[in-house]
Amino acid sequence: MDVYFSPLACSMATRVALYEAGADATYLEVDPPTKKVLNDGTDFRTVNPLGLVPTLRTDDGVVLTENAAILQYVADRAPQSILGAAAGIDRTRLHQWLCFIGTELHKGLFVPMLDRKAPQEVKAYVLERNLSRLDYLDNYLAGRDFLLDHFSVADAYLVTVINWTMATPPIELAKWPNVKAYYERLRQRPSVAKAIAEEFELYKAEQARKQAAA
Ligand SMILES: N[C@@H](CCC(=O)N[C@@H](CS)C(=O)NCC(=O)O)C(=O)O
Repeated sequence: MDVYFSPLACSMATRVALYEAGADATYLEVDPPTKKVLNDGTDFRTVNPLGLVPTLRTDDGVVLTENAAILQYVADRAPQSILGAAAGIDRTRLHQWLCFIGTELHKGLFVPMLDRKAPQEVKAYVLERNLSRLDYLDNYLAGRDFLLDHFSVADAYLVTVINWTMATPPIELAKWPNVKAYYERLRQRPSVAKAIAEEFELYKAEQARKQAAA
């Protein structure tokens, strides 16, 4: 399978999930400003017209988009559903968390905070409206190691999103001790540590390219 990603973007969740599953994939890096696939110079928009990562091409050539769908695809293919949940209420809970992370945290809170072009008034509004999502998460994580009763693809997504607090100074993790402890614990997990280390190097190269082009 092919996984289109950009360094430290939400696509890192798919990498973490695949490392957890011990599944092979070809990782194809998309340069965010140009949408070029760095491996072969092609235009990523011919694969996903939205130009959004993650995008996954299965071994059968089916192109999948959207974090929640791709992560559940990876979980379904993992041995013994270790990354997902059985059909029924557990699967619904997994879906619930993937949606919460994708909408309330990823798009609702972090995307505007990470956007260098977003006006300060917009960022202040977003913080006022959406920081309560971290209060909710902090409360939920008290006494829990993971979102479900085992590490799942939802954790792969959550740790990827929380990792962005490094670049969003007004969101001080110290204010949410359970989220902070969860993040620090998950960063030690081999799949997460490996993904962050690898993608951080690629991220530095991406930033250098951006500076050279400016
Ligand atoms: N709804 C999509 C959103 C994916 C998304 O926002 N990806 C970001 C990286 S975290 C991206 O590719 N941004 C590039 C752009 O906006 O052009 C999903 O959940 O997969």
